[in-house]
Amino acid sequence: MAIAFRRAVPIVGSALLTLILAAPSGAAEPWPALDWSRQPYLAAAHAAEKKVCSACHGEDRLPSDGLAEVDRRCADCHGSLADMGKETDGPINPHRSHLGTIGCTVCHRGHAPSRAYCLNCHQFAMDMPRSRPCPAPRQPFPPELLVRPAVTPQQADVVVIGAGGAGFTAAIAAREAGAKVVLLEKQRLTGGNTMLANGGMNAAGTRVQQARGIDDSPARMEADTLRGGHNVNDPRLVKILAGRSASSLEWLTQLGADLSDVGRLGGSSVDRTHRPRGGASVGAHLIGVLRRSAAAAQIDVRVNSPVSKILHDGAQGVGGVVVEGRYRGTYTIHARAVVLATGGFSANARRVARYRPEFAGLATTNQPGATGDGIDLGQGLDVAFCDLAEIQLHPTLAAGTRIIVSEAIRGNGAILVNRQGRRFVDEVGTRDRVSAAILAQPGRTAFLLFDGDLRRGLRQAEGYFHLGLAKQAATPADLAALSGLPADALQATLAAYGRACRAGSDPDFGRTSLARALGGPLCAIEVAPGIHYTMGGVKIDPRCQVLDTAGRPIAGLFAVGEATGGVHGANRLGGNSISEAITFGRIAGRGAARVALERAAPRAR
Ligand code: MEZ
Repeated sequence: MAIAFRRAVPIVGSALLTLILAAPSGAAEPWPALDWSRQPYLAAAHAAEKKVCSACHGEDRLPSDGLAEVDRRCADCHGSLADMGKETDGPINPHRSHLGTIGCTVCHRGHAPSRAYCLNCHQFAMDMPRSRPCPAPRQPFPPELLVRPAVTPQQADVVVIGAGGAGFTAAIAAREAGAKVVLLEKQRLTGGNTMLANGGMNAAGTRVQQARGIDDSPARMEADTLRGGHNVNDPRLVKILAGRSASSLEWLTQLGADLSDVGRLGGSSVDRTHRPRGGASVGAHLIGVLRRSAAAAQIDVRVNSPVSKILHDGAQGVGGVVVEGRYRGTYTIHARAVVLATGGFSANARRVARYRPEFAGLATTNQPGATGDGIDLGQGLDVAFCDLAEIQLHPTLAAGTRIIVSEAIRGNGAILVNRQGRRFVDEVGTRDRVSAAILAQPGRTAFLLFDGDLRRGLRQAEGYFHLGLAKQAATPADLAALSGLPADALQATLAAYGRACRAGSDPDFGRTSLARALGGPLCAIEVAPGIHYTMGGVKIDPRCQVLDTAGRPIAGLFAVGEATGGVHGANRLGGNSISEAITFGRIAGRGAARVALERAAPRAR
């Protein structure tokens, strides 16, 4: 069935959009002459059902980089993600697993082929169960509809670039301090790497720890962080990270986060990594909380909005940003303070190889937007950088994939064995040591072993079974057969590890957290190191002000999170990045709001 559309003419502004989005009428000149029912786009499927453009886009609306309006209209007809989750139940259920955290248009495209589920963001280097790429388009979407209207310059007090955990926190803190805030995200969805974080958030001296009798203090967290970072860290930043960690956790709890479970990750001397009850993944939960808080605070959050330039006038300091909206086109937002929360560059293979050629070809755990935009944006502004060659490998990605197997599993008691079935390292040592040890084993991989009790006690472990990455067997001999490991050596390793746990001492490898011997049904995941975190970045002072190459703060420019360097030194401890994002996000947001509200309005550019 061919549907007649009114032809769009190349005029600028909302009039064009009115034409584009208007319902087709009995126009004399039908446009375009496609058989819409044969197009693999959502627009086509809807047109085949006699739905008109305004069903999705509304009347008289500018195309939005936010796309929230379109998502709302999906829900009007199809129900919420929760409803869809019930209807599309099955072993892999993206509607359920992303419940409430991403919009329909992240996966489903109106005018281009949709990409299968998770591959939009996660880019797993494996066949996803039941993933079905859409067929290639038979005919491209008419280019006239991609004409972008001019957008007039806008004004805000604070612009935050990057909507991961650090950016959201900075935006909320700036809003709490009374600023008008725009939060810009270049990807189709917010969340950044925080969204993918599993293990938890480090905080010392919390009420959760006290209730469990865990003896911890900021001084102890500071010492662990400096030792883990080989003392390359900026000690002033580490003091702030540790000293404010408990109040950052309280702040999140007040926003509605559940961080009531606590465990230990590599390099920490006590249990201080907080996560949701039952050991669920921390990141998606926190991003859900931060998104809801940003919405409640009426922060203007825009996805599909990369920033190409930070406006700067030597005398006046920062004056705003230039945005390249995916649908809206190029426009300026004038602002008196800008916060860089653009993340690291682990997903930029070329940049990683420039600093660490030996990491070329390794997979990354990061979302594809982690390309180092802070470095690109800072370069034009005489920004100082530090520690750019300090790049962290995470020891345990599921071998052959980009999926991180959380350190929380080792923290809760898992061990690592090589292909000969033997342990070779303190599994809860720092990441640099564990990664190097795995890469020195035959085949450059290892097997992570844990038992049924650990699986039950750590909800996030279920995900690895769900994705077909973990195997479980009733006995060590069965697991050895399933994993291709020598059964005798594996049995001997498990027996020796059991003795070490009972004695509370691991003479071979010096592991200090020996909570549990492994018994009952046994599970295994083959793992290999991958690029996980870039410790270096923009140089900041303790107020999160960005420094120039002469060591002076650049007026109005702040940075936070993985975009910065100095907090983690040469090696980050697991659980410290969420902690950093929240603690320094609050400092940067408050500082940016104060500066913006104090500074005179920038002159028009
Ligand atoms: O902080 C991290 O990177 C972390 C805890 C990762 C993980 O293994 O879960």
